[in-house]
Amino acid sequence: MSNIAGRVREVFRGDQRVDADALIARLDAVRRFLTAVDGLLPDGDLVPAHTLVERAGTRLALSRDHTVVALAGATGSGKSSLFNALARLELSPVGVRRPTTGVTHACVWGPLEGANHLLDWIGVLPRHRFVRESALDADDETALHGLILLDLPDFDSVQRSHRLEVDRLLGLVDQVVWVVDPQKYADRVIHDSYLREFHRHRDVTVVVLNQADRLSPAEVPRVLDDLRRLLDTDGLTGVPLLATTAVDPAGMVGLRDTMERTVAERQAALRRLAGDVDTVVAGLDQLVGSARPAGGPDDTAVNGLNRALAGAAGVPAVTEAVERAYRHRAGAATGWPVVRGWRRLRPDPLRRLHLPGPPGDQSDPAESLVAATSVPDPTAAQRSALGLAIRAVADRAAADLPAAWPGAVTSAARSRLGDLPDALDRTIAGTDLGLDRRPVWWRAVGGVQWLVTLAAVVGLGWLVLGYALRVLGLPALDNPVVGAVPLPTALLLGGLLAGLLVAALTRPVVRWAARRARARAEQRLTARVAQVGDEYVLTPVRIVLGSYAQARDALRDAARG
Ligand SMILES: Nc1nc2c(ncn2[C@@H]2O[C@H](COP(=O)(O)OP(=O)(O)OP(=O)(O)O)[C@@H](O)[C@H]2O)c(=O)[nH]1
Ligand SMILES: [Mg+2]
Repeated sequence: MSNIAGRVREVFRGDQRVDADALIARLDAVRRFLTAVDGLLPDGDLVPAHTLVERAGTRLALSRDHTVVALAGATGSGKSSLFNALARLELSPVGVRRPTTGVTHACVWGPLEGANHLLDWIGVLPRHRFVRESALDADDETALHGLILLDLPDFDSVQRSHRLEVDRLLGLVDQVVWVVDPQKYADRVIHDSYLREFHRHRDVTVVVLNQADRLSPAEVPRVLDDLRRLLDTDGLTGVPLLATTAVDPAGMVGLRDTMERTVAERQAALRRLAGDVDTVVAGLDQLVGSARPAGGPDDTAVNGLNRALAGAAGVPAVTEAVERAYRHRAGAATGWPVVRGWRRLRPDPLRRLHLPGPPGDQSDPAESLVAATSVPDPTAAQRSALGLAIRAVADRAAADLPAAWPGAVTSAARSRLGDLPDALDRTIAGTDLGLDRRPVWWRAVGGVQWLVTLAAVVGLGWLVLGYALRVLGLPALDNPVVGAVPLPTALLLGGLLAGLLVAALTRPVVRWAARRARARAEQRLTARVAQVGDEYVLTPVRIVLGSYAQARDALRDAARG
């Protein structure tokens, strides 16, 4: 019997050592990943990673000299019998009524004190903790010093609480010995719900076919082969598979040897956590995919955004007002002095928008940075164009990202939408529209206008004086003559004609200069509005893209095993 029961069918696959520092670095990378995606990805997708970080941190902080091995399996497979046989004591009741074991029992090889914190964390009640240390057989048991063996309830239990307890413990222990029996070794529950889930923990997985004594010596290899085939299908190729007989000490040799090796290596805890990191990384992989992180929103989308922002901010209305204001102010400065006063009475087009009025106008500039302008509110069409442009920026920026990210990018792009109208208004109010200074040529033309008007006034006065002298019968003035025209008449008519001529010649120049002033204001406003777009829309998008890049790098670091 012993030649069959103790037989190791496959060598232990996981002879690769897991370096504790490398494992800690991988866990740090998972932590970095979680920090990078915090608030960006659905919390539900991150639960396994959070659980891993928390559990691994605790497990590594607790005793690394102990190895926690759980015996798991269906009811009646013989877990408690194997537990007792390994402990060589009747610690966990073995019964005929199923299920028998309702709470986890633990047996510690070596002093209990060192293991207590670990058992507190695992959640084994103190009254179900046993110590395997006896003066009589101390030498036999030293090879297992550091082993904490757990006898779990059945995982296929009719008792829901048993299943929950098993599921909880399977997430915490360092190694699992799956116990199957000849009747139920092919049950779907154990393969589909448990063994398959452990395929990334092959190097901390052992499978035993217990109750091998119930099979004939010829049947044992056949059943083991069949079980091996099923394990291969489960993705557990190469895990140690043993036949055991709990009721015969000779049938326990192989399992005992395996346990001794596991304890001696002190690797199970690290391997288990490394497997957990593998599982978590594989689960997170689709959240970052293989997409390269985009550098930022593309130019076409950004230009579209800037256009939509300019529309919503009322840039066309302001530039239109700039052109009219230029004409208005230039007219007031260079027009014929006789009608200039009338122009001044008309309101300045920029003042009407509560934008800086002409230089010297006391009432407006101080408040321009705080007070709202009267630039017309965006129309429904402009608002929807802005919404579409923001969406386009987000869509283009997230085009290559995995499905979990476009939502986060869109939310970021829209995150400050509510603040945009005020920010745009403040920007418009604070932009130097380029009309602050009066051009020198305005003064020059204005001076000429005053001169010619003065000439006309002198001519008029002269004529009036001559007329008055004639009416009073006094000697007439001796008027000089310019060509055939007397000088006063020449001054009056020449002054008037020159004023009109200067006004006529100036008008096209003013129009041309007004268009230039408009173009300059448009350029400045567009640049300032683009800054607002950068701050309120593009920067939040870039932050999310940066987080994506960090998350991707962190996951790549976590994946390196
Ligand atoms: N012949 C034989 N009987 C065994 C062997 N192992 C366990 N048994 C018997 O199988 C029955 C169930 O054993 P347990 O150890 O209570 O099984 P368990 O897996 O702990 O069951 P639960 O606690 O209900 O989950 C008992 O009657 C044991 O005596 C074995 O290797 N050979
Ligand atoms: Mg039991």
